Amino acid sequence: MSSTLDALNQWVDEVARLTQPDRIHWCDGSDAEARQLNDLMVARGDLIPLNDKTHPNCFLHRSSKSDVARVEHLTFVCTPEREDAGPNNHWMAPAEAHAKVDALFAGCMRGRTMYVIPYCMGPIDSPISRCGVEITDSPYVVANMRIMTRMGAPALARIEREGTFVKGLHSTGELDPERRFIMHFPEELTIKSYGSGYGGNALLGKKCHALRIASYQARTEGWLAEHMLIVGIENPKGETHYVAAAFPSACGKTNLAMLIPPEGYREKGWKVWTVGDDICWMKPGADGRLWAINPEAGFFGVAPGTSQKTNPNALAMLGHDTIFTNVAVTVDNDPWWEGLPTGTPVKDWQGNDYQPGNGPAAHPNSRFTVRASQCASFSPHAEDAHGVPISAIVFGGRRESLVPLVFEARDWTHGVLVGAAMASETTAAATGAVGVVRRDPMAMKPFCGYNFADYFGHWLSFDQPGAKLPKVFHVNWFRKGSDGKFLWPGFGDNLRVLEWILDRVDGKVGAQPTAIGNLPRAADLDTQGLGLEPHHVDELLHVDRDGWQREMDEIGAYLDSYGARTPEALRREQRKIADALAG
Ligand code: TSX
Ligand code: MN
Repeated sequence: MSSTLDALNQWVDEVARLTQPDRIHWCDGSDAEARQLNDLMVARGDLIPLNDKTHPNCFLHRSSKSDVARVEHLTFVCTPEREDAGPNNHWMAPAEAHAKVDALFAGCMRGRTMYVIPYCMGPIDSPISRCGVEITDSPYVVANMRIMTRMGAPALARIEREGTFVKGLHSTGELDPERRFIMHFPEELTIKSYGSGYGGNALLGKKCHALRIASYQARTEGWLAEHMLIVGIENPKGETHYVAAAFPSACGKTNLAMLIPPEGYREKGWKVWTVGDDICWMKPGADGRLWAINPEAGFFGVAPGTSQKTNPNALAMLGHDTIFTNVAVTVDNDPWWEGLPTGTPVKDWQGNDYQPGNGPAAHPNSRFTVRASQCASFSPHAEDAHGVPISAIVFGGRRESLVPLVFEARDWTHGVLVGAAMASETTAAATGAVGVVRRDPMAMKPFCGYNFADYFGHWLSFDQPGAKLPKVFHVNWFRKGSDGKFLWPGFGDNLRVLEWILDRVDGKVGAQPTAIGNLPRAADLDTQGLGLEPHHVDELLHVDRDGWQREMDEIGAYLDSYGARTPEALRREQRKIADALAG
């Protein structure tokens, strides 16, 4: 007799009474179940089989055309006190939010099947992992959750053992943007999502659980749930260091997670291992280091821009067993998106005959869903129960000017300020103005499940006696010269910057102390064979005093925007740097 399974059954009954499904299906995660669901979706037109010769077991899903991305304005964190959600979240009182969304759920599954998906975020045997159950009426969600999480019987067994799970209730509803809400109840470990079938709105294990709810849990339990990739860098001696890195959107996070070393580095024996491309859960180990897991089992990546040039590992893994969402197709029924050098789209993402005047063929936020194990660089340690030890934390942003290629934070507190001050220029991929600098602390702006001021405080709290914290860095691959061209080649050559970072961790290379942190001197960075002009390297590694004074003023004002809850240590750090720049 298990009280956890009783509680689960009771919740499933409750939801069934509210939503009135025709059938209830408990997902076991088996291959037979997956085949049966695929057949059903193909019969219903929810999935379109792609070219079986070039893309065996690959399918295309076309979403409703007004349901193509996350919806921040409809995403709420429902804590009892508004202040606990903070100015970084939309807030609604829990009772009001439940009433509002339950009214939408009432009877919404009539004529539909209700799927119960037990899932585990993280390796099934890892103490850092956490389980959840998503109830949904979308077989497409089931198919994606099967790729993105450890789904089915083993997860259910762990839930029974552990006695706790995150409850996620989802319905596609009418896919009406006017009847759509993504509600989080962190104190109840509950998510309710109505009216969207897309990505982060619907695959509740990802952004809703592994970031918003988990960040809240992590604060009370002393760990970190972060919007970070995890990558292992193996040097020619066979030593592997793990780096966790946070970037705002449109900075090439997935590309960095799957980086292929430049030829000269490959010849010397450098290797790069992908642990994760989006989310990182980190916890201090008995040795004082931070140990990290990727809570996900797959990649839900942006398709446009993925090519042999930008990310050969990703392109290669998309040749089989992949779900594509909102991409275009060629005359041969191959998937196609902007950024591929060959192929011609004949049908756009909505299934209409492709006409260049109608905009891009693939939706700019079109996606692939694929098992992580299909990636050639997938780390043999990605499934280690104890996780991987993190040597460096890297924050980044897209900044045409001012921000150097790389700098190192002096200490943990400075590093937390660097993360809290993260900012990036908007690109055409997002809606709104292009080229505007937006603050996005730790790349968590849309994903932190509580007040950012408290979150900064939580980060600072890891600086304890005995802690062996990673060094913190900031990178910017996107500096432009006066000619408007990118100064840094980026992509695989970013390994040169990672090499400096890891040599700093090992105390093997020098740095120039400056007011904003420690920078490589030109000779510290391996730029051999790049053909960079020396004055371009100098520009990439220059600290512009006037510009940084203005930046630090803005950062000060930004910290002030979180009011009295902002940790004093961060304000002190900001003033210290501002004073150093002035002095
Ligand atoms: O992903 C990128 N990375 C990280 C790679 C590991 N991108 C693509 C960003 C869009 C999502 C980059 N774009 C990077 C980068 O490091 N750098 C740039 C800018 C850039 C673009 C083109 C060239 C150089 C720099 N060069 C040529 O096109 C020849
Ligand atoms: Mn993300």
